[in-house]
Amino acid sequence: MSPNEPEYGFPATLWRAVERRRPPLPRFRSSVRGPRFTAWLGLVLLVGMPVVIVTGLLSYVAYGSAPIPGDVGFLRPPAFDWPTSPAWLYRVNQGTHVLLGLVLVPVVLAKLWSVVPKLVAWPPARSLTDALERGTVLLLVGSLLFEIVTGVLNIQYDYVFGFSFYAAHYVGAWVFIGAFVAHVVLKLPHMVAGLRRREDPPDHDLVADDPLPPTISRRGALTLVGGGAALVGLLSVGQVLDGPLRGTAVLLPRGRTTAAGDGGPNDFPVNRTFVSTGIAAAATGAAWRLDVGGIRLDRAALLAMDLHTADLPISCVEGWSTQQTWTGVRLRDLAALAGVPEPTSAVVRSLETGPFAQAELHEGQVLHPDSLLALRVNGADLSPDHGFPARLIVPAIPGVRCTKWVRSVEFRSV
Ligand SMILES: Nc1nc2c(c(=O)[nH]1)N[C@H]1C(S)=C(S)[C@@H](COP(=O)(O)O)O[C@H]1N2
Ligand SMILES: [Mo]
Repeated sequence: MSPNEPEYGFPATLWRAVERRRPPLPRFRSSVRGPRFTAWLGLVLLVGMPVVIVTGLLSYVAYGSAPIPGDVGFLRPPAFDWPTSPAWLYRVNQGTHVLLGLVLVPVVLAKLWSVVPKLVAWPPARSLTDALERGTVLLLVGSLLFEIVTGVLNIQYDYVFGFSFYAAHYVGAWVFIGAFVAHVVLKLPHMVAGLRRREDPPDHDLVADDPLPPTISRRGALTLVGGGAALVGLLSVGQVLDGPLRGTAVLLPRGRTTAAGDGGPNDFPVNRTFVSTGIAAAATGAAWRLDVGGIRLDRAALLAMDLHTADLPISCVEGWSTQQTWTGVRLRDLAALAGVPEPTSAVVRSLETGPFAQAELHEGQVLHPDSLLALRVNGADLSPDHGFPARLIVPAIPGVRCTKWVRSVEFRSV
C-alpha cells in the first residue's frame, strides 16, 4: 500500500465503489502549496476571524430591538443595554468589523487556493469521520463566501437585497461560527505541526507529487498575500477618517461621498438623501411641528430652549463614520417638557416610512447629557440631507438609529 492510498473505514465497499467513479480532476502542481504555507495563512485567520466575529455580534447587540435587524428567532442576540460611553464605541467596533473583514478577504482566498487539492479530492470521503469533516469544510467555505458577498454588496450598493441583509448576514454568521469552531478543533494540530516544520514532507496531501518549477518562493507568495491585504486596508481605511484622507477610500465609494462637496458645515457623508426618501418638501418647511407627548413645537420654539453642543460620531453599520459638532435640545429636557421626567425608553419617529421610520432608545441613551435632538451641525442649520428640521444624535449608537427628519418623540416610563 502506497502512503497515499486511502485508509478505508466502514463501509469500505461503498467508498471503493465511489473511488472507481473518479471524475477527471485537474492536477495541482504548484510548488508553493504545502502544509507550512496553509498553516501560516491559517494562523492569520485564527487570530483575525474571532475579531471579525465578535465585532459583528456586538454590532447586532448595539442595534438592540426592532425594527432592524428583523426577527432572527432563537438566534436573537442577548439583550443588554449597549453603552453610551465612550462615544466612539460603535465607530471603532464597526470600523474594525468592516475593515478587518475586507483585509482578510485576500487571506481567505489564498487559504482556499492553498487547500484546493483537498477540496476536490477523490473519493469525496474515506470514512464517516472524513465525510463529517468535509461537511464542516463545505459549511465553512459556503458560509464564509456568503458573509463576504452579502457584506461587500451591502457596503457597495444602496439596499440591493430582496431580503433583510441584517437577518441574512446574522444567520450566515452563526453557520460560519459553528463551522469555524469545528474546523479549528479539527485542524489546530495540523496548523501547529505546519508552523513547526522547517520543510514540507513530500508525501503530504497538500504537496504536489510532480511539482512544476517554482515561479515564486513560499515566502514571496505569503508576502504577496500580505501585500494584497495591506492594499485593501489602505484603500478602505479612509472611510473612517474625517478630512481629505476620506477620498482615499476608493474601494468604498459610499463612505467616501460627501453631501455637498462644498467644504461647508454640512459637507460630510450622507446615507440617504432627502430627495430619495420621497418626503414632501412642505412637510419639513414652516408647517413642521415636533410632537412630544402631544405638545407640538415648531423649530423656533425648539431653538429657544436650552441648547447643548456635543462632538459625536455618526457610525454606519457599513463601516464608514464621521465625527461632527451637533447642537440641539437634550432628549431629557424634551422628556421633562413632555411630562415624563424619568423616562425609561423613547421612540423617535421620522416623517419617513419604511425601515428607517423610527428608533427605540433605552434609558441610558435617553438620559445621556449628549443625547440630542439636533437642529444644527458645525454652527449651521442641518441641511435637508442631514435631517432638517431635526434629527437624533446619541453617543455610541449605530448610525442607523440616528433618525433624520424627526416628527415625534414618545417618552415612556414603564
Ligand atoms: N429617516 C431616516 N433616518 C436615517 C436614515 C434614513 O435613511 N432615513 N439613515 C440612517 C443611517 S443608516 C445612517 S448611517 C445615518 C446617516 O446620517 P447622515 O446621512 O446624516 O450622515 O442616518 C440614519 N438616519
Ligand atoms: Mo447607516
